[in-house]
Amino acid sequence: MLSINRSFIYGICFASVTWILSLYLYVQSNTILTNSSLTSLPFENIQSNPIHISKQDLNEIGIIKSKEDKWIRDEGYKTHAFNTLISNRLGLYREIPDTRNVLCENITYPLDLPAASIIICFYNEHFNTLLRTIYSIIDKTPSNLLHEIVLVDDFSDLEDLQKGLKDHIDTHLVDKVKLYRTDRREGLIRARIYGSRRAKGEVLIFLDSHIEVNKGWIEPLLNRIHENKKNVAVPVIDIINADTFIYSSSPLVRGGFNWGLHFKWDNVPKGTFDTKEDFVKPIRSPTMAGGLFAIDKKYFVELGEYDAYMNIWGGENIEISFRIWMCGGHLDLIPCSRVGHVFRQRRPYGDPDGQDTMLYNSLRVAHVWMDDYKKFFLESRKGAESMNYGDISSRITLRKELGCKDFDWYLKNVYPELTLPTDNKERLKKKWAAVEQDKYQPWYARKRNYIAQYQIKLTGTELCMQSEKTSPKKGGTLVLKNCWKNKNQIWAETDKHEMVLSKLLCLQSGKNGPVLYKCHETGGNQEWKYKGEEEIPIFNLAAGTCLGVDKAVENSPVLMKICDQGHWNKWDIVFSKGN
Ligand code: LR7
Ligand code: MN
Repeated sequence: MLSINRSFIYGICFASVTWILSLYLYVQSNTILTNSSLTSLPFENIQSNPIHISKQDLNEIGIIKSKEDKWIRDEGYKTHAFNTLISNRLGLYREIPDTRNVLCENITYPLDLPAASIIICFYNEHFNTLLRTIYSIIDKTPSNLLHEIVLVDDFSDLEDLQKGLKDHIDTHLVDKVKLYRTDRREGLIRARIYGSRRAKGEVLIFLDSHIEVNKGWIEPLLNRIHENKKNVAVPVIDIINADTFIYSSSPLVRGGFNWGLHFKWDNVPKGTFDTKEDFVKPIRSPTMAGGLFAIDKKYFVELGEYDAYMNIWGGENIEISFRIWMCGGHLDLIPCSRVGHVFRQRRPYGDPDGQDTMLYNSLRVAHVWMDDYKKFFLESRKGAESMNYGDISSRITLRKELGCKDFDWYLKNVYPELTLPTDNKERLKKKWAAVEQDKYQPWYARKRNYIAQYQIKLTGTELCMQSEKTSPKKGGTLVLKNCWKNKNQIWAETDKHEMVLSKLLCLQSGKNGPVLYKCHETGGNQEWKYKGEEEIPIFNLAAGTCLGVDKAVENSPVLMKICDQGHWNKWDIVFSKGN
């Protein structure tokens, strides 16, 4: 349960930002709906043209069958940085696996839990993905606990989104969903403040606009706040793969940060999971990732909402985390509450004025909250010391009025595991010994499970796929060679449908063709599917395309091809006996 590539999540939370805005896709006409979901839909009549697909077909949901499919997918990546072809085909509602610990099912909650306003701000979100966010909430939240969903359109400029969304809400969702639009691009921090001030529920729950909530997600969050108004509760953020939309479970890790003030995931301290029950109890967290949390509305206001002078994106999550802890609140991860989030490799937008808003916002955090420790942040960034960070006087006043504790207290009491850049090696060792948590299985320690071993032969030929170089390296390409029992032609398939060459490197779909790469264990571009043994296409889940060649001759490069077209994209799997 605990095996996941954490550095991957870390990486994708803070991948560098390049951004392109391009035209919005017309998407609604070919939405696909799963059979099973039809029975439980509260909104059956809105699918204009549902195509029914079975569970097995879900594996093939990303297949590119035409130029139009490819166009939708490519434009979607440019505008949204995720696979919109798959998101469209999934439709407005789908089943997802219940990723909770089994013990969660037996927990009962008081009948008088407060109701929540759910606040979702968005800027140029993909229409279908946003609607699925909303429908998953409506489907999985008891209606007495859902006061309303407050949508704040942060001045999106995709026109179809604006009109399409308004029409859709007016026709189908008018009871539960309120749609607002800001008068200019505010950024997610001010957009959330804007939404929260219009919300009427007793509790506020902030969510990103590309999420799906899971079974029983809201009760444990509300209960935590019901126990104490100063508790702030964060769900476990499950992973929706941006390339495949496969939903998978995340391990129980808590929020931390580094001296660059970047959020990171940390193992929980030793001793947190001593008994079975500990896996379902709230876990103290020094920080939150930012996108998903529940807080009492009055408390949010008392605590000073957000810093309204922060721009667009970044840093507000660290700021509110410090503020919660230092000013008398409590922040916990709630293992029984699960919400999936689309983790993408890059942010598809930036600041309209080109500001590095993460840096600007973080400077504000450092100068208001970190006392003398701010020097470590300032030293971590060249030129940060002399950079402008606006007027912080109102936030300093807030800190005084709330009578908050100092940053030294926070570090010693909430996040003692954080090492200082000045810590010497001996101290570090001791610290790590105390922090390391044996029960956590790091992702890289996972033993690979091989389920088969074979050569991959082009149908109708004696040519097999092999690495171009005799000693394959990262980034190495693949070519056809006469079939012979050479280690560079032997593929070992894992239980995660990776194809591993010489039990070393994984076959990964690339822009131009498949390449060999370090196995990253998170599926997607390293996840391959085929049905049967002979004359079959071999399909990559993330790419939506299949292995193929232009010419059936030796040394012909292996490429990624549209699955239905051309002659040379059928293969025979030739199994080796024994492993
Ligand atoms: O100008 C903007 N206006 C907006 O309304 C920019 C963004 N937004 C919306 C956007 O459409 C989305 O719904 O704000 C939401 C968050 O933006 P993302 O999804 O681009 O951010 P992210 O998921 O990359 O970033 C994480 O860190 C941010 C720091 O400012 C926010 O706190 C995000 O909410 C947060 N997301 C999560 O915590 C989900 C888990 C990711 C991790 C780790
Ligand atoms: Mn997000």
